[in-house]
Amino acid sequence: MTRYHIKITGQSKEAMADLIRKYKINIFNHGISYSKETGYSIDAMAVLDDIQLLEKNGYIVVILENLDESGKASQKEVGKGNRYTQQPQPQQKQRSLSSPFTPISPSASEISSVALDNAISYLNVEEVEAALSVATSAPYTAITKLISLPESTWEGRQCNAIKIANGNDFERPGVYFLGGVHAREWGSSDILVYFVEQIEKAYLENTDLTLGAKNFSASDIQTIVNTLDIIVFPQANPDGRNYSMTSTDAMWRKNRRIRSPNSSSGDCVGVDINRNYDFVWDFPTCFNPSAPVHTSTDPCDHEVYHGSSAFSEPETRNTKWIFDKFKNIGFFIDIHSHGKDILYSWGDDDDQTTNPNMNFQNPSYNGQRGIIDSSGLPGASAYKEYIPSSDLDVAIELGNTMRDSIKAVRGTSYTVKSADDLYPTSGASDDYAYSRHFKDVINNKIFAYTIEWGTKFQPLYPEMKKIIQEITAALISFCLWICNNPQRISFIGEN
Ligand code: 0X9
Ligand code: ZN
Repeated sequence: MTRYHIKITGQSKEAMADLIRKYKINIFNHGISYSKETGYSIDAMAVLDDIQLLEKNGYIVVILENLDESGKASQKEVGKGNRYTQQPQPQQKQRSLSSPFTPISPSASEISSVALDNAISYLNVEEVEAALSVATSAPYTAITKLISLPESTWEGRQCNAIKIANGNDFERPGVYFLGGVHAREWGSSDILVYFVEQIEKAYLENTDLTLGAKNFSASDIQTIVNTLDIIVFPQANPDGRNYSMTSTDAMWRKNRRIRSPNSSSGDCVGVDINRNYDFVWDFPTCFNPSAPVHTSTDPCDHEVYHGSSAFSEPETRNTKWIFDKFKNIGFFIDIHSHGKDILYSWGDDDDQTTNPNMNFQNPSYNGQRGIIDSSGLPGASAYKEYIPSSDLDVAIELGNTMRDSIKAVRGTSYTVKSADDLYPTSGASDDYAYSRHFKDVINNKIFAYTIEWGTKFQPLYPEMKKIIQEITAALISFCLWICNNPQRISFIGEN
């Protein structure tokens, strides 16, 4: 079924909430815009049946793009073969070296000749894994470690993360960057591979790192690698990425869980990994029945099926395993697309700093969550999620630091806001990360973010390269802030 990128206009906030509540439309993370003349508008993805139903019910729908067509065009921009294992032919040398992804076992001086400006295509699934093995081989072995994750995916793929650190003191703060969760958001894995390659190269050569108009000094990079444990897991959902890059459904989002044809859900495929974490996962119990919560109990939902239980999916268990294993993690960013947003906690409801008892663990608030203030819906303000005010200050300050860094690269404006701002969610990674400390104080407190880069899931690669630079700058500034503000972090070291 062909999917379209559409703009939907409705007359009231109720009508906009109905898009999720009643019509199960997949809203893009852009925020609602309002004009006196036309009313409320939002971007979304839908099939023709949805569009007809919306029009019948008084919405105005404008088709902006046929996503199957644009997906086919995007798939031409996926790398062929494996640029990490192929030795370049003399006539290809220029092209191979000029991608952001370097040939196997390069010397540090070879790496310095890599120019992102000449890169030509997205990394395919094998290349992301190969990039991690190159990144943990000579000449980087002293500062890196390949982390093999325990669970194979539904299609039998083995996943890896890496740790970058120079030193192993007990007191090192841990930072965890995750990417590739949603299959169609291809650039997230590329961003994290690029981040790894650039940090490693600049550290080893003791050079500055320049991203567009933003410069980090050699000493900034030395400080980061000498101070922090950086864990990078760039490809959490390789099956989904492969499917999106090679099938007729480039807009695939979930993993590739396959059910037996005899199960009640037939042969519907896939779970949304970012609805499968153990944070108010059981949304029919936890949320207000009229909350426009963006998740689903329907195994055939193309977008946001939350799975048969929290952590039912191997991909989600892999990302959790990293939190459990590296107990010094105090900061987490899940890289997604799109919307040009930097989202901080919480994502189930608005934040409040005054009533610690009003929180996700308190069953007396079941049935009340998920009506956000700006929704204008009845029940707004009845529930808000507790965040200590000192945490909220850190969350916003660190978010603003990333926003400013992105802007410095080429002037792009990102918005820092709380994760529930567009739609409330259950079972998302950022909320799970931040909630761990509240569930059990033995767990380190983890400041958690979702970055929604860009304005398209699969921008043409020349544009993607610029976004890669912007988000890499944000991640480096994030790390630097942590290095420079030890007094702001309450911290449990690694054991
Ligand atoms: O809905 C999501 O999972 C994320 N947006 S996306 O368009 N990439 O799918 C946003 C998640 C933000 N975090 C929470 N709502 N907790
Ligand atoms: Zn996403």
